[in-house]
This record gives sequence, structure tokens and C-alpha cells, in this order.
Amino acid sequence: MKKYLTFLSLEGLQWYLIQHGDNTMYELQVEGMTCGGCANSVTRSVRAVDSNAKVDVDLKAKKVRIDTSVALEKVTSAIADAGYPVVASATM
Ligand SMILES: [Cu+2]
Repeated sequence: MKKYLTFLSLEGLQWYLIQHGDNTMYELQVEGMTCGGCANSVTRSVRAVDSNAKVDVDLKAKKVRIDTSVALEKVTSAIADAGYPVVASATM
């Protein structure tokens, strides 16, 4: 990516940073999700702290993948507050 940035104008760089920000992908192990309603609750709780977050729930694997600009602790406490304990997390 670095080599492309060299050719960008300052405006181009600002645009790039706005589009791609400092988003991080987290993969969380979440307990207590049993149905689509739970998946929606978890998704909503994450969107409450980052309305632009991408949230992908895998009910079978009990995994939630989140692409967000918000800190991991904020996301995990939002999910926990919604009633779903986060038992493990990894930064991708
Ligand atoms: Cu449910």
C-alpha cells in the first residue's frame, strides 16, 4: 500500500484515510447467541457504539467478526451489556 500512497496528493491521502480510516477487524467468541434475534441484538449493540461497523455473526461457531474504528473494549462491553458474554477475542 505504501508505494501507492507516494503518488497521492494530500487530498487523495485524506480521502483514503476517511474511506479506510483506522478500522480494525476483530473476531470475538460470544456466548448465548441462539437465534437470528440474538444475532440482531449483537449487531445492534455494536452499531450503537459504531454506526458504520461491519458485523458478521456466525451462530454455529459462536463467532462475531467486526470491522470497526472503535476500540475493542468498547465493542466487547457493548455486546456484554446486551447480555452476551464475550469469552475470547482476537485482532485480525
Ligand atoms: Cu436468540
